[in-house]
Amino acid sequence: MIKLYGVLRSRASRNYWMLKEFGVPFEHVPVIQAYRLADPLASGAPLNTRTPSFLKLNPNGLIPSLTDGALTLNESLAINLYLARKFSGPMAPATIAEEGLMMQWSLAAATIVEPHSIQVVYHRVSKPPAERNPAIADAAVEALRPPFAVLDGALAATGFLVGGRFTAADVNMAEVVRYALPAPELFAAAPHVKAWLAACHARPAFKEMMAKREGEPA
Ligand SMILES: N[C@@H](CCC(=O)N[C@@H](CS)C(=O)NCC(=O)O)C(=O)O
Repeated sequence: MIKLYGVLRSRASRNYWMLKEFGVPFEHVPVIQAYRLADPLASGAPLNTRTPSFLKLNPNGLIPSLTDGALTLNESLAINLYLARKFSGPMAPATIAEEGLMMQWSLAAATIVEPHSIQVVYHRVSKPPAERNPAIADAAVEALRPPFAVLDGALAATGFLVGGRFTAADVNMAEVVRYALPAPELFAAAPHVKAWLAACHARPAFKEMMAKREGEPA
């Protein structure tokens, strides 16, 4: 059986969402980030990203990881592209051209959106107020304006990124765009992105993931 490692207050959320889209059985192992624990190597510490047994799965000490039989995969966006191919159906690429486009959007998510969107959520919401730096958040918002304009243009035609239907590319991009929600000014300037993200978040699989995520300790 597939095993997904990582609490949902992490990038494991995107893989949990994807697995729920397919409705396949899997085991969820809630490995927690070591930095959230006082002593990650203490004998009673919960399974975490510094636990030796987890480091065998992901020597980078990062969640998520996914195992499927003998295969161990790290990198959340690659995991979703793998799951799409494995379970096929409309979320998977139907042609090699669609596969290229799904990789394109996933790499754009990782390289030109996520490094900035994560700063938006860190410095507007997640960090303790004393550690937030509004200048970092504002700079990240400015850096996101060009990719948001590109995304808005791409979504204008069909409301989806690839093939005129909801695919793995939408999950991968939507999960990194979600981190920018504390910057409503970005969405006001990109109405197609706003409508697309709302449609993604209306999906039962996303809602199921978020409900479980909200049930985890903050
Ligand atoms: N590029 C990786 C990033 C993974 C990552 O940074 N994971 C964070 C949680 S979202 C983590 O495990 N941090 C643990 C730590 O820093 O100790 C992916 O997308 O899977």
